[in-house]
Amino acid sequence: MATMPADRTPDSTLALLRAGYRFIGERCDRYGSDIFQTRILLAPTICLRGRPAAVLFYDNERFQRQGAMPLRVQRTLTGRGGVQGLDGSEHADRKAMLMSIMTPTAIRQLGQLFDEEWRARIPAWEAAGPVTLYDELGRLLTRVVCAWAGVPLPTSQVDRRAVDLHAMIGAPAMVGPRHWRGLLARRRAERWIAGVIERTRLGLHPAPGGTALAVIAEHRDARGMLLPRRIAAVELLNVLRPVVAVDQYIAFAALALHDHPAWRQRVRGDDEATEQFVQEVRRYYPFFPMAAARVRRSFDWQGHHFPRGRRVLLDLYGTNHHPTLWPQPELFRPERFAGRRGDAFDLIPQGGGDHWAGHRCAGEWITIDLMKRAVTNLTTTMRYDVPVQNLALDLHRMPALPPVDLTLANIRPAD
Ligand code: HEM
Ligand code: MYR
Repeated sequence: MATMPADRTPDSTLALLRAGYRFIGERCDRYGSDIFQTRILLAPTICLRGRPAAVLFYDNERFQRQGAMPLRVQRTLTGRGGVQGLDGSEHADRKAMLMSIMTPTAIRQLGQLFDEEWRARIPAWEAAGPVTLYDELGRLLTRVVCAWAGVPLPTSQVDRRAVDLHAMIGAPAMVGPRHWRGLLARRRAERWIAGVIERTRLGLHPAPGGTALAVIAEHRDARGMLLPRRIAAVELLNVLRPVVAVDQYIAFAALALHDHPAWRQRVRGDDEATEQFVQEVRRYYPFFPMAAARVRRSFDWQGHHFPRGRRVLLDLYGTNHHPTLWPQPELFRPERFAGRRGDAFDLIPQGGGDHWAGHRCAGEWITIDLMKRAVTNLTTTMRYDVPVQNLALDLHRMPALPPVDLTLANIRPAD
């Protein structure tokens, strides 16, 4: 049996929270190995990166999700009892429910609402002076996703719901006030959405067929049972929250347009170039750092032993920056996607493998569609200036800065 390189420190949780996106990659580089062992939350943990590791990690026979996600992530970002922590037939049933919402027609409807709202906001941004893109898009996407999902949202509530959805995304890897805000935000959001589910089931609030609200409120599991109200709320929030999270990727796209002005011209009216640009934004910028699973039953892989129950982390960011998969990974080069024949395990910012059979992100197509529309809006629908500001990426923070602070000024409609 090969010896797995191992961190010598008794626990690396703080080092992980401090190092952020480069935690696994730095150690892999240091050990000359895409696998090593460390201790996170006081428990031995195997860290992996790279395409072969992704193929392994998405093998349901070898890994399970039950008990894999740290409690601090569940209490803020994902909630408890949702699809992320399920395995086997329970996962298949819940995932099929979520994937049934993601039809091409529904994705287009969401995108059209997004475009309409974006265009409608331009005069207000023009009047407002400098705006923080992340905050503006957070509110805009909150309104859009609720309308699309069938969730009633009075105008007076938009701001605080957007703040709570952002707080849940910002909290899992933080300590102190940012984490506490995420805990409170999740409690408030679950209460809000559980109420919406209840009223829908009682017929007090009609949910149009096919909307996320209707699908989740009416879903019956294999035994013919409705989902408990709280679980239904967790799943509906699994649609609302991450659609709002796309604002972070859009802010990254705006940053990339600023740093690579030649691409502003290239993407205009060119769907293929826009797609390449968006894929490179998803590859290059840090967002979801790693996925977590537990060994279902012991096995050996590449001469290394994986004991039953061991927590395993797959470095999503590090795989997207792996030098054997991506020549010059630290360069932003959308043209690398021209004619590229990728597969389900190389570009994995939203997880790898199959959307239905595994835990790959249910909203990947929505994310790509909204990002493409945003790039078109940023390059053809409006004009703006980027005032001098600190735009350096901070990979130590998860999620990373500065997209949350990126400010646009002098916004005006394109001529
Ligand atoms: C799962 C990333 C947007 C819904 C995931 C996973 C990642 C991810 C890394 C976990 C993969 C794994 O555990 O192996 C992202 C990023 C997004 C995004 C970076 C950009 C904003 C969305 C959107 C939706 C969505 C727009 C819904 C409309 C989900 C759901 C799961 C998931 C339901 C759980 C899937 C499962 O456990 O089977 N996402 N996501 N995500 N995502 Fe996303
Ligand atoms: C979503 O809302 O589900 C999509 C975007 C969330 C990004 C969160 C980034 C920081 C997460 C750290 C979690 C570590 C998981 C092991």
